[in-house]
Amino acid sequence: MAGTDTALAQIEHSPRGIAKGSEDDDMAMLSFERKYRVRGGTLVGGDLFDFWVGPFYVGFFGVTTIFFTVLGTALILYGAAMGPTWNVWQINIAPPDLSYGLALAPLLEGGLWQIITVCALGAFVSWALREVEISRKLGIGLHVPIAFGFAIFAYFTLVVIRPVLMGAWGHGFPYGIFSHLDWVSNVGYQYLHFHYNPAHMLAISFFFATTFALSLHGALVLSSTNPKKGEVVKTPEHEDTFFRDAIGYSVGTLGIHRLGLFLALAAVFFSAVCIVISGPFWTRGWPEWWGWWLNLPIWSQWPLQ
Ligand code: UQ2
Repeated sequence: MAGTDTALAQIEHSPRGIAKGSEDDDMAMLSFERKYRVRGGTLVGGDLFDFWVGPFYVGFFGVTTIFFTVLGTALILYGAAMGPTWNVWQINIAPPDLSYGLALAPLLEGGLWQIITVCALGAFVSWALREVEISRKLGIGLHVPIAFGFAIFAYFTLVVIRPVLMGAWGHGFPYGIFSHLDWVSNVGYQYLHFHYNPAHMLAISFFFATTFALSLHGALVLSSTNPKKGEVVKTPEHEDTFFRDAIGYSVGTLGIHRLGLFLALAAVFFSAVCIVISGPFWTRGWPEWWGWWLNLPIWSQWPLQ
């Protein structure tokens, strides 16, 4: 953290105070972003990639993000060129046949999918680490990269963890707009009625709660900041009071953001759980899983024989 502390000290104790924009700061916001353009906080590469291109921080992981993105995109285009159509809806890069198991497949028989998957993970993880470097520069928490990490984890679960647990890369989902929709539908029906999956139920409930919390929060903030003409903008006290009057409780202005992050991450987490248990830990229909409940001896003993 030494680099970050130095960077922070530069911000907090800048003799210039808040840096003024100069004439050539015609790029949006650069005039007041200048003071945040501090050295250090890098995880890899020291000062070598510690610079900006226009508004964008580069860093070692900016370079690796570009590398994996360009290579992955080129391979998708190559796969499309080798395929039967340029109809964007129908282009499909399929994983290997199940018969390949966990082996490497020939390029046009799932090998492209395998390399593209590596590129996607490389790009996603690079992006997350670039977010870490930026957070360290600013001396802020790592909430953003950690939150993004949950999304990466969900994708990793779909294309690596579950296929590995089931013994074949062919269990990954195909890269294509309609083809991945077909995959979701087919895998869902394979378990008869996916909505009976308890982790799926939890995930959906968390997604709903997330939209509920954001709609409450968005509406509440806008209501406070849009008073009648001629009146001053209202305070967080007003926001608290609204909910205390309405439901006897306010989670608070910081609390609502903690709650929002928790709800969103829980939704993503249980989404990953609901698919990773389908196959590796439960192979029958999900409605049947509820047999444990019906078989509880409290009522399963009646009518007594
Ligand atoms: C709140 C508060 C905010 C908010 C919101 C609430 C002042 C600006 C939306 C109200 C939220 C509550 C009571 C939690 C609801 C629970 C779930 C699971 C959706 O109190 O503090 O700050 O934006």
